[in-house]
Amino acid sequence: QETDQPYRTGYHFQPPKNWMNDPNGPMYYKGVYHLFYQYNPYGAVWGNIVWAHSVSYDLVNWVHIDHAIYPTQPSDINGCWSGSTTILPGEKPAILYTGIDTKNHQVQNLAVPKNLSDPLLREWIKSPYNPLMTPIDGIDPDLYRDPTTAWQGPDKIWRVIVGSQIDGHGRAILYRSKDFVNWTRIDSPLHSSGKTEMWECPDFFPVSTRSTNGVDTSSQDKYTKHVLKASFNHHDYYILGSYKPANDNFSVETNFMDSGMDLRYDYGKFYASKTFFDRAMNRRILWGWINESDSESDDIKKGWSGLQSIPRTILLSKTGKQLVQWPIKEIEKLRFKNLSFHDKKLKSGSVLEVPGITASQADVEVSFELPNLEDAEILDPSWTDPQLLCSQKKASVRGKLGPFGLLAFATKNLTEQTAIYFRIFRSNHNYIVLMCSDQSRSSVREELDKTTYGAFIDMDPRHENITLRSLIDHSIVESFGGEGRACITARVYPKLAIHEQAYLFAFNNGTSNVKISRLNAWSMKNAQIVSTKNRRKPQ
Ligand code: DQQ
Repeated sequence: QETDQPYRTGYHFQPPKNWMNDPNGPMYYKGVYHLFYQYNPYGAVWGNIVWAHSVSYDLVNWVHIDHAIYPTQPSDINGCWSGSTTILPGEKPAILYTGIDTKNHQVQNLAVPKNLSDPLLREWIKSPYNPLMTPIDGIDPDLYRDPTTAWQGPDKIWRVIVGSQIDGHGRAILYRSKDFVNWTRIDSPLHSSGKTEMWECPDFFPVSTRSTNGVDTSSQDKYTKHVLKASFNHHDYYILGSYKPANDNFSVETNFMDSGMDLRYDYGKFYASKTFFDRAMNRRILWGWINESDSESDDIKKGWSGLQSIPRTILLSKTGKQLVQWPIKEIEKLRFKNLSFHDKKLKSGSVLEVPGITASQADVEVSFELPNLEDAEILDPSWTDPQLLCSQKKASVRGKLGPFGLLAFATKNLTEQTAIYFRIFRSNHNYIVLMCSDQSRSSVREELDKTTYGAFIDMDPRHENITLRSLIDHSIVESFGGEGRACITARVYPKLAIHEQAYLFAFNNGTSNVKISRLNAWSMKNAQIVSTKNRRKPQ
């Protein structure tokens, strides 16, 4: 880590410089993981968008190779925006992506590898039939983008959805095709919602109701449910339902923005995400874009903007009512120095250092036991918004059972600290677990977005311990509460708590004692993320 770049990460995916946003078309193909992403080759702000391309054998260490798709033809001359890959029969990958055409209209294009025997799929050729889908029949040409991975029904017909907004409603426009080139728009959308605006980067995929394995995108039976994700309102929201390919009916269990039902992949920063089925490991993996929370001029000074999350396995929870996520197992091979203890009382008002690890680049797992659950405060029925509740009850606000949790990126004297913590409330005979990530004291620097994030975790603390895992990496902390039932990602820019001046603590600012039943913390090595030498400039 260079001292003038304290915010560059050690094990999160980043290009060497410039702007990065959405992950595009992730896939596993013949032993290689591919990640494409929205990239500006000329600067640290959004613009001049191409598909940059990186490859990996393990999803941890990456090689940046030549850009895969960049403006060359009328149907994408003003930008190559988000899209997805689909692996067609005969092991042939295909990219569907949004092009910005000569009229600045959004259209959908196809590209295929030039040479299938190149294991890295370095060069892509665009279909002579582009654009394959255009904004006609009432589609707004500014609100029509981000095709998903396509799926094939038992009738062998391909389906794909494209995100849009029609008459003020977010909508997944559905197309069908026999040959992947000629696409017919189906009158009724796969789904739409009047409570949301434009749907960016939709994703539609099956999850298993009886196994922890992932499911390939075209598979579907009585043991699968379908997930529809849409990006709007700065967040990635999802709903669950049952999908019938015969009539392309998606019958939903809940809807977007239903009162009391706010299912999000992540309750902090996480946007424009995309999943893929990893057939090597039989799992579905989620990638998401984590943007900056400093200013544009800070980004220009840093020379870069944007991170990708650590890839997460994603599956249906045991209750079947939500998804759970967990960092891919491979990331654990970066762990080296370990500190571990168990059964330690965390007395009311105490702060306990977690020493001996690189606190600015770490992986921490902690489990809390609550001997005095009956101490929990009563939940006011008006406290329905977890983020608001966390921002009113920051880490410095004393409670009864909580706040307790971790202080990441902390100075020794705690002037700077990012607090990830829990508070327990009682409501009638139930307990409510609130998880918060409080950035308000994350940096003595001003003019940063220090918004507090929060989520309720669907769990009963009478029957299980409260667990937290945090992946800490210089300017990002990705936190997984309740074994991945609630995730919160935050970006922070400490001024003092950098490199060796960063410390990690466990804390309890409640009046009731809690117990750390187990804590494991590791320093994390750097991932090897390198560039090939002869990078071709996009034409
Ligand atoms: N980013 C892309 C769009 C997409 C948006 C452009 C989401 O295709 O809708 O860079 O972040």
